[in-house]
Amino acid sequence: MSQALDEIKIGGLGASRKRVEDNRFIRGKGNYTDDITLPGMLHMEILRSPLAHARIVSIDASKAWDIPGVHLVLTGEMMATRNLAWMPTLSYDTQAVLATDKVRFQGQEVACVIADDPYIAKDACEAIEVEYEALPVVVNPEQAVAEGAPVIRDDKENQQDNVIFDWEVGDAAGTDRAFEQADVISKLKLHYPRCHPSPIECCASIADFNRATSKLTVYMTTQAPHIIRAAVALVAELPEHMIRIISPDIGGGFGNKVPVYPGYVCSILASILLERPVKWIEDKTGNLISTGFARDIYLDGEMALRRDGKILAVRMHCDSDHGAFFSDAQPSKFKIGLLHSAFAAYDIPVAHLSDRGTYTNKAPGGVAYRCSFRVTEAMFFQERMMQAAADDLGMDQAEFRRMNFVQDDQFPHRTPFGFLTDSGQYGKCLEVGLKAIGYEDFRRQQAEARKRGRLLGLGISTMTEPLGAGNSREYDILGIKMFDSADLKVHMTGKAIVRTGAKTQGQGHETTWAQIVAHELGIPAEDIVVEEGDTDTAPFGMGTYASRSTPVAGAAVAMVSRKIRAKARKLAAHLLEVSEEDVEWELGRFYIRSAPDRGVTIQECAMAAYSNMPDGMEPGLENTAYYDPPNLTWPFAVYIVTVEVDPETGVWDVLNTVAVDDCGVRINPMIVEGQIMGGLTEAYAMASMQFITFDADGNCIGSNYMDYLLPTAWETPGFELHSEVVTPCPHHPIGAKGIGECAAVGGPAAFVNAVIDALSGTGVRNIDMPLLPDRVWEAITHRRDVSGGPPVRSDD
Ligand code: MCN
Ligand code: CUM
Repeated sequence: MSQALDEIKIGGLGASRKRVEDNRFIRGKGNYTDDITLPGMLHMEILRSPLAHARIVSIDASKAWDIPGVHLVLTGEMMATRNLAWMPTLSYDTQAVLATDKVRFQGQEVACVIADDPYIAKDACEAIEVEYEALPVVVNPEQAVAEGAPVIRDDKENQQDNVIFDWEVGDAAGTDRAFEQADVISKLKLHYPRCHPSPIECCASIADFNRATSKLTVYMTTQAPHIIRAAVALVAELPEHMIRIISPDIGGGFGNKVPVYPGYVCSILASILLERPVKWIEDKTGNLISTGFARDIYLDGEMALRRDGKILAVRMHCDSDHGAFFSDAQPSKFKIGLLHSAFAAYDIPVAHLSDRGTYTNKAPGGVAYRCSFRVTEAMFFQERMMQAAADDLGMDQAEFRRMNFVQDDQFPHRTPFGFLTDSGQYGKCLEVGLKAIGYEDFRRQQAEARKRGRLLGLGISTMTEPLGAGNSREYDILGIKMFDSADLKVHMTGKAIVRTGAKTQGQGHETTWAQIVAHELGIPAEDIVVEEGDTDTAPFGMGTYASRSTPVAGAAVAMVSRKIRAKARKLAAHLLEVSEEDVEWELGRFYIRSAPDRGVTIQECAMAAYSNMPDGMEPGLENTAYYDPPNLTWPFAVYIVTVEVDPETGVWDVLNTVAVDDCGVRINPMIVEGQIMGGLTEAYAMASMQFITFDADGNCIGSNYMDYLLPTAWETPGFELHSEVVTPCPHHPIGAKGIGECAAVGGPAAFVNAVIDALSGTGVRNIDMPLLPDRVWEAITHRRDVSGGPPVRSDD
């Protein structure tokens, strides 16, 4: 006589529950860092370097100090007296907080002014006189390693050149042998330009040091509050228990809010010195010119092929441009992020990958942007290479991928670079996508249109992304293992609060974590509140990036719910006066196996935990789980795009976009679809319009929204999403895989492949992103590749 609850009705697994956080966001009641005003608060502004590479001869701040309302001027020299002129980065490098010896990129932080209001602070910045002696500038990896290149990081004792690392993975000798056996060798060289995560809210912090309590509270826009607490404890040598980091609402992160930035450090020091709250709100140019950039990598590779289409081996070399400081947030063991996740979905016997990282006079780059570290570059190269190889073989694009996929019965599969993928239905996803786009039909239309001079194209891209860093055997950041956590407290009336070590920036955790608890315990989702981002209350966790929240923190939410259920079972047995073994569970209720209509609800168990527990039982119903995942999760996706290119102007329009995402079990299908649409929008932006570039003097071009373009609803094409392929993750407690970045990772290659496909027969193999109309026009008109470096827009 089951009385089981309807899981969808209580907002459990699979319910497209409306996002609870939107109640406040759409009413304008969000609480962002800039909304917070503390009594006695001062304001900080940063003076940035106008030059990309220069020796600092002198800094004279006397005029700034004289301006009424100025409380403090911080310079590198003052920071140095407290050992804070430099700070360690997340990649075992160092980064200048405020420049002392040299400036190394345009926009670098040189001084800070703290004043009564931000306008006074800004004026005072302009009153600081800095004398620079310009130095030769390096703006790409080629210049960085050229004879006689200036050594950018002459601050580092053993640094005699601009090379940060030479990293390799795979089997070089085996790959050489495989290439000797090849019938066809296909080659491709491309550049993935610098992109910027560009959240609508810029970075911000309010540091509040209270001398009386010795407590430092910092409100800030960080995606990883506990990491920041640890960093402040270690760098500023403050006791960790006296530091409280609070991430309130965040207006988009996209990876931009993972690193530690000089502005945070300066506002903290200023608050300690002045004993007043100090607020720093970065402006848009400051954000675009100085905070973590992504990509900026030159990829050069080749594929060894058998005539029948079987891939025998892959060889890749990358030159990655990290800017002036190597400040990537990435697992310590992998110097190239997870670039070696390339080709994980294809059954390739042997491969070799090398990467040389270099310093240049550009803002620190290499931070991920909606990407599990450097997976985006990996998948982009992979799918561009797949298209080039199929073309070289004269094979059908879909057939070439299908025959080389890791097949469903080959899991677990060891990829050529050592990852272990565990599940997927790659062929099925492709079939769904081809059917949806009307593949055969489109190919016919394309041939017809071609006869009339119209250029239609179809691009396929697939991606499998290692999400959920990560199992502690392999993943750490600065030695700290990458598990995550959840803390669940069930109150006596059966309502509950769950906290995790993750931090939502728009992904909807407040909605979805409650759904996981609802699924595990039968408590309606609306009775569960989710809280994240306060280090004084949340359990320790590594934060939200690399779509790790569902794979790691979300798993912890399921595990802690199960701990609660185990205790509730004891309480149920006590209330029903039977032994625990005689108690059965159905959603939200325990009952006696032999008498199913005699049962108690989870809410009754909760009350008993506070009012009627068995002798010897610890009161209360709360617990914490720390979750160390056994492996990454491996979502898979197929994106197919059709375009029409205007041969006269190079303008291209998207006709259709089909997305088939398999992220395992979907907690909230509507939120998952939102993530996919957002990711595809960013993919389209990267492919069609976005880049940040630098002229020969290192001037950043793209430091405002006139040059750096964000697509609006007007430019963004429509997307058709498919959810019919579901391969549950075999090791995740509820079978979910990450989804937050998949479409941004796999999407760009689909758009680019479509345009290149439209140009087939012209001999054009590559146009580097962004595919601006003038570049496409140049390729069509001169029948040549347009690749190499970023386009430089300059006045001369
Ligand atoms: N989800 C689900 N079912 C699944 C997988 C996920 O319902 N099988 C839900 C999750 O519960 C969560 C959302 O989808 O509400 C995204 O989950 P997940 O894939 O775990 O990713 P994270 O929560 O870790 O988010 C990080 C990811 C990253 S790294 C970037 S960058 C990015 C992205 O999310 N930044 C974003 N999406 C963003 N979306 C918004 N609105 N704002 C950002 O800054
Ligand atoms: Cu990779 S950008 Mo997200 O990992 O925050």
